[in-house]
Amino acid sequence: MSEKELNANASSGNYNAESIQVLEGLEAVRKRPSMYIGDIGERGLHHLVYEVVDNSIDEALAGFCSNISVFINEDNSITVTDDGRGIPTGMHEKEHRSALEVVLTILHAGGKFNKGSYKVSGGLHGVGVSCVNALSVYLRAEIHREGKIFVQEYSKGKPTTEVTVVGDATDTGTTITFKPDPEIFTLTTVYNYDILAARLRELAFLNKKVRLSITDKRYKASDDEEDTPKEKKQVFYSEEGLKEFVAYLDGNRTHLTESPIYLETDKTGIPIEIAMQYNTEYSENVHSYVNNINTIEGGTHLTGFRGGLTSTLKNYADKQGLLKNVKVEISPDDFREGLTAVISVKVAEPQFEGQTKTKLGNAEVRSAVSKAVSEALENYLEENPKEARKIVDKVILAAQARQAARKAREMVQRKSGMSGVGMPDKLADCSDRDPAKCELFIVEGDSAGGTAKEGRNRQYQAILPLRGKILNVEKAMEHRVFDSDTIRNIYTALGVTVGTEEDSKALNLSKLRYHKIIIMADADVDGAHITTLILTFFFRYMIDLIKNGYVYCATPPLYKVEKKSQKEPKPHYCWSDDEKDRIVEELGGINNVRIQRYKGLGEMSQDQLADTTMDPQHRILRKVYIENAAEADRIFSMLMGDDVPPRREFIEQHAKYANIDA
Ligand code: 0RA
Repeated sequence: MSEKELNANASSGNYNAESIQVLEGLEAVRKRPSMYIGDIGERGLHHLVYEVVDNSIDEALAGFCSNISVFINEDNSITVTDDGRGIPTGMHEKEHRSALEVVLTILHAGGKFNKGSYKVSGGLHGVGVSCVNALSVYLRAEIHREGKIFVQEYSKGKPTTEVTVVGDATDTGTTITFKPDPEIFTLTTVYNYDILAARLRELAFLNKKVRLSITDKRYKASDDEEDTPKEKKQVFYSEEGLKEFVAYLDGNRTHLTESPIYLETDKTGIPIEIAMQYNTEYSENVHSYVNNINTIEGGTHLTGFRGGLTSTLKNYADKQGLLKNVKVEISPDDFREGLTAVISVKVAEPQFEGQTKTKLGNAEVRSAVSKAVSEALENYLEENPKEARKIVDKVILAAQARQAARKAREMVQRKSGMSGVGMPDKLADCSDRDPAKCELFIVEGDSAGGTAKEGRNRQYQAILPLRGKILNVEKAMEHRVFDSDTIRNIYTALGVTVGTEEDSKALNLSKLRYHKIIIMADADVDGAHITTLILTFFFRYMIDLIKNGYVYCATPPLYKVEKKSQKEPKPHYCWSDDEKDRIVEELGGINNVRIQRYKGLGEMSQDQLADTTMDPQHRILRKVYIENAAEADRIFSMLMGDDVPPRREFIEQHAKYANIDA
């Protein structure tokens, strides 16, 4: 979920009228890569894979492909192979080149071939495989088609060979291998298996009956451990699509009803698939997709869904007389408490709006989705009166709890939003008042908080120490969240006001007092736990902070290494075991150095903490972003839920800290 700060800077290109030149073809892509793939950090790197896979998905949606395999090769190149018809290799009349070369070297050329079938899939930017070609030092296309194997190779978008027949084929399909150009991806060219696997799993749920697999060829089975798997590979396949997606997302939650409510229709000419399921918890987890793209900013399909859900449930409850003795007013939010749902629509000409171009604008989609939901839900409620009753009871409970929450929230509201006035006692504020320049460090514990206060730059760095652990919001009802002193202090310090009648979690970001909110915790299991608790709170209650890129994690060093012989040795700080080993070697080996292992922030002096972790010159900040919202939802519910075994398994697989404490 994080990337280096550098990444953010690299990706926030400023474009104005003067700087736009007419660039030809793929040169434009190499000159301004972030304009085409979003950024040139870890995200952009993975985006290349999605672009290629999306082409294969299109072929699958057209009905010609059922298997797509992704390989991370040993050298961090990627191979994507499918069993579709194969990209045509014949002469392209207008371009006087093979169609294959046209698809791989001309921007946006991919879709033009698919006459009649609209392009339903598409990466976030829908730029196509030519973009991947432009940003790769090497790309090889192998096409099996018409009984032959055709191959063409490229470098930085330019063909280095003709289309060559290298053998006979008995099957059909397309295989693309590419190696991202390190001159473009200066931050990292190393692929993360988990990120790719999560996206392929998501695609499998969104496109049922298509088999997607991922294999990590970098993985070497260890000889000395018997139970290590031979290869690192996962296959994702969903027979029932979104129904299984919702079950997967709610794997660690307790269902309220027997099975998900499910609908699939294209009555209105807009293919719509929806699955939803209520659980016993309090958060709303509705994920929406357009053409396989996660629309994190929502849009007309989401408003249609909400409208249909609210009116249908309300009508049903009224008709059954279930609301007769209910004193509180029921708000639209109440209908979605403890609801997990996935909405997937396919739109021929989607209009994307919003800050990150992930908000659907097409007006016609709203009524189509609303109608589809109403119809399916009405049927479900009529046929399952017992379940219907449980849902309505849950909604009423939510409304009653919300009334209690509103009072608590109004307390927060009154206290926050007035800069300088009524700030928490604990807050050591900075003097600058320009939010763009200001940073808030949220620090675990009073002692580390003290060190941070001494070491900070008072001009623009503020410190908020948290006493004890922050509430686990995953398990708490809303009014308890707003009742918590620690959480109120965070709202007050940040200056944001919460909640409108329509959306209880909407934030007024114009009042935000700091544009960097930095979680600073110990580099151990406890610290990781505290970071997770705070991130859970941000994820569930202040998601806009994350979406806008305001949230960071500080990374304190793990070791200090000093040469023994020197009087005033220069300290070398290390952030990993590898780095420590290298420095030890450089300083003359283990017998010539003193190594201090930092167990917590409290062990550092104010100068050490400032130099290594707070000073923008030297610190490593990891920006928190949501790579995959559905997966983030599932992982938070697992990490913070009641069920221990899946949590333990996850932590054993992922925790970098676990062995450090041993
Ligand atoms: C254009 C036309 C046809 C197939 C494709 C493109 C195609 C592209 C990709 C990219 C990855 N895998 C792909 N598979 C197919 C079909 C032309 C025809 O056979 O009629």
